[in-house]
This record gives sequence, structure tokens and C-alpha cells, in this order.
Amino acid sequence: MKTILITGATGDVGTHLRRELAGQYRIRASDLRPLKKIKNETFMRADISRFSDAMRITKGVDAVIHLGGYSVEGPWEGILNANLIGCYNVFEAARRNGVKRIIFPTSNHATGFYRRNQTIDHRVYPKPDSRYGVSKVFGEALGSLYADKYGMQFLMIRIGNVNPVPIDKRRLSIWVSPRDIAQLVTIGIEHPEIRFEIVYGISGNTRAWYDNSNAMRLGYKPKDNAEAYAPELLAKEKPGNPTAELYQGGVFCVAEDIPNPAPLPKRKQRKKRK
Ligand code: 15L
Repeated sequence: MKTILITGATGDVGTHLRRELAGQYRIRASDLRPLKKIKNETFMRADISRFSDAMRITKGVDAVIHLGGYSVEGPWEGILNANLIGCYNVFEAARRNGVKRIIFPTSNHATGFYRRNQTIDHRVYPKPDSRYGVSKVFGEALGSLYADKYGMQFLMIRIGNVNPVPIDKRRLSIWVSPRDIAQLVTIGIEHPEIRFEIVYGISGNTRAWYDNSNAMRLGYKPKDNAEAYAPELLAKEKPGNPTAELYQGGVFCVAEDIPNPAPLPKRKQRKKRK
């Protein structure tokens, strides 16, 4: 049985994946916060913005599912530490520890500024809708570099919204059920020919904004479709912000006041030599 590391294991996606994959893999769950262990699971507490922690948790695993970091928009310092530095540390530590396979759950917010009347595939240029979306594009770019330069293998899953059921009209297009996202992650761990691939993490939704043929080519057969929930959801839906309604990323596309970045720590003045 393969051992897989799941970073950010206590989050929503991590919790669904741990449950779905428990019978298939030996899971090393990791997070800043402690968690209640389930079957086939060990836990390692880690702060991935520290390289030594990233080295410790990636040692001796067959694949990494890197969920750790901010999973929504956040202040720049938080995104920088958790999503850029954290992602770099995990990919670089995996490389040094000889781990070849990484599944990186990127996000629909990496391409959130595409309009809802467009269908996009895995080849489009990113159009992030937030600092969070930019951090996901960073992860995709870093994975591309590590695949080409070091021969590592990456499945980039641009996740829509993982939930037991879709929660609104927007999610009818981007919803992914826990068992469908687990199927995509399993493809990422097992497919023999992955070098660097981008797929969309959505179920077989009738209203999808994505041409997910790359996922299908790799063997993905979604079991669910958000359309089953459409009549009930649409009956409850209230009109939203007009900018949000135009773009795939929804409210992430609406301009907000950006808080001032925290000041950089003062550098110590070197003593002048006499
Ligand atoms: C994401 O990328 C987030 O991780 C999740 O919390 C949701 O906001 C989701 O996108 C979404 O767009 O619904």
C-alpha cells in the first residue's frame, strides 16, 4: 500500500479526501492544527512556511497532495507565507527527499476572470481573480518548472467547489462531489504517464464552464452531476453583485479595499569599519 502525504489535512477538502482515500492508501496527514486520526492514518504537525518542517513531512512518502495554505482570499503576508513560501518549501523538500509525484489542488480562482459565457480548457492562459488565485498560478508555474527541470510529476487540479451537495447557482457549474475529487486525486497518484497535467476538479456538471477533456483523457469518469440539485437551488437563488455574476470567480472578482501590507522588519545597520 502506498503512503501519501496530505498537507492542510484538517481543512474541508483534506477531510473529505482522508475519508474517501482511507481504504486505498496509508495516509500521513499534516497540518498546523491537530486532528482526530482515522483509519490508516498518522499525523505530523508542521508549519510548511518552515523548510525543516517541509523536509520532515515529505520524507519517505510515495506522493504528496499539497492542500496546505490559505484556501480563500487573504491578506498578502498570509498568502505569501502559506501559499508561496509554503508551496516552494513542499515542492523543494519533496524533490530533495526523492518524492516524484505531487498532486496540487489549484483552484477555479486561477482562471476566475474568464467570463461565465466562455468555455475554457486546460490550455488557457491563467486569469487569477485574487491574491489567492495568483498564489495558485504560482504553484502551477513552480510545478511546471520542477517537472521540466527535475523530471518530477504533477497533476494540477483546478478545483471548483468540493461539497457533499452544490450550494448555489455558481456552484452548479463548478461543483465536485467528494467521491469525484477523490477519483481525480487517485488518477494523480496512479496514472503512469503523468508529467505535468492540468485538469478541472469538477463533477460531470451539465452547466460546466470547463472543457475537461484532459481529465477524461486520463481516465476520469465523474459519477455525479450538479444538475440534479438545480431546480431546488435556482428557486432559492437571489440576484447577486452584477460583476460577480459576469465572471467565473464570482465575488472574488469584485474589487475590494486592499489593507496596507505590514511593514517589513527593519534591517540592522551594520557597524561601519573604522
Ligand atoms: C476555492 O478555491 C476555495 O478553496 C473554496 O473555499 C471556495 O471558495 C471555492 O474556491 C469556490 O470558488 O467556490
